[in-house]
Amino acid sequence: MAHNALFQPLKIGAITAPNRIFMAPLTRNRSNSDGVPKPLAIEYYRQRAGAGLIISEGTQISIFGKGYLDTPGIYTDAQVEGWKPITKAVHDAGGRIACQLWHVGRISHVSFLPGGAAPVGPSAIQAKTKTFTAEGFADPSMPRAMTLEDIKATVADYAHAAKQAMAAGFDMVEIHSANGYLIDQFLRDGPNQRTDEYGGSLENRTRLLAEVCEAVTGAIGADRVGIRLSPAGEYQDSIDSDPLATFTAAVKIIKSYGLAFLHVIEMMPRSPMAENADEVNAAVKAGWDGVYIVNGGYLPAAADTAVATGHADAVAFGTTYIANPDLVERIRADAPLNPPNPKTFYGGGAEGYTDYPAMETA
Ligand code: 8OZ
Repeated sequence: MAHNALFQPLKIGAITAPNRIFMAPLTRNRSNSDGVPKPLAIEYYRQRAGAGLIISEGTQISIFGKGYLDTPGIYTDAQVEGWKPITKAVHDAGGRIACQLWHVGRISHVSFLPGGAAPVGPSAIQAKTKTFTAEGFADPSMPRAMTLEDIKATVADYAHAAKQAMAAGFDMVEIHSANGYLIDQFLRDGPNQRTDEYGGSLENRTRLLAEVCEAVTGAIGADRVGIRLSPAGEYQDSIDSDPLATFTAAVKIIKSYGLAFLHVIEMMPRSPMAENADEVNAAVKAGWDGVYIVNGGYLPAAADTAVATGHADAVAFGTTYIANPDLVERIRADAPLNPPNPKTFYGGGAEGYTDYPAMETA
């Protein structure tokens, strides 16, 4: 068997993964506009049930959590009903699936929000990035700074979404605190210019993170809660003057809530990184003592080395999983991989979604 280290089981909080080849969260923009997944998603996730753990595509915790066309949610009962056959199909095929709880914060557009309302974020600072709307790529709209009541309601939305995820049959949740979305926006002193108890000092900028960890672990138990960070990334205008200090503090908070895993995007291909990226990633790892999942451009051989040398407990594959539904079996057999087609990543139907061939027919 090729790549032995990837085939050792791994206990992650309340579950045990039979291998360390995980499916990364992947935005595919193929849900209905009300955030209910379409039936084709059942087949898409079922095909990938061989993963040690599937982490779902980013899934909105509230109506203001949405920032892109046709992404799914988990806050309405119709959305829960839409996810149920997906989690069941994964379980029936022998797999496990976590729901990624997502709030985009300022990376949104008036066309998605009720009554054309402004997106919400820590401060009224527009992100220098693009979102994807019905009209194609667009600048995110000017956000409105969240009030203390908005923040309180959003923390409650995370807890509600976590309970909804359990009702939908997910095994775990992953709090999306990466890539310049809401929690990452509060952590960093670029997007967060608040002068109240949620801005300025590290204690203040990590307050939303702490409150979300507290609410979500309180709702469903820490053994079913993981989190994703991109400490060294500057994707989507997520700028910080001192990511080493910021993420050292963030990991301390996460550790204090005893989360079941920490999932780190070590690097993002073609995206800007902090100049001390290696040092930042090393500090995050040094501050953590639990299950550590890495992501970012790994191919099977590098993933095996990462696990074999103790760099990580598991590796999450993104675009490689889009193109290889039977990735675990391919890695086991040391078989060639299908190349992903970026033209079909976002939106559309079965093409580039459920039609990548499995090994036997490749
Ligand atoms: C690609 C396109 C849209 C959203 C992320 C949820 O970066 C995303 C995302 C990725 O985490």
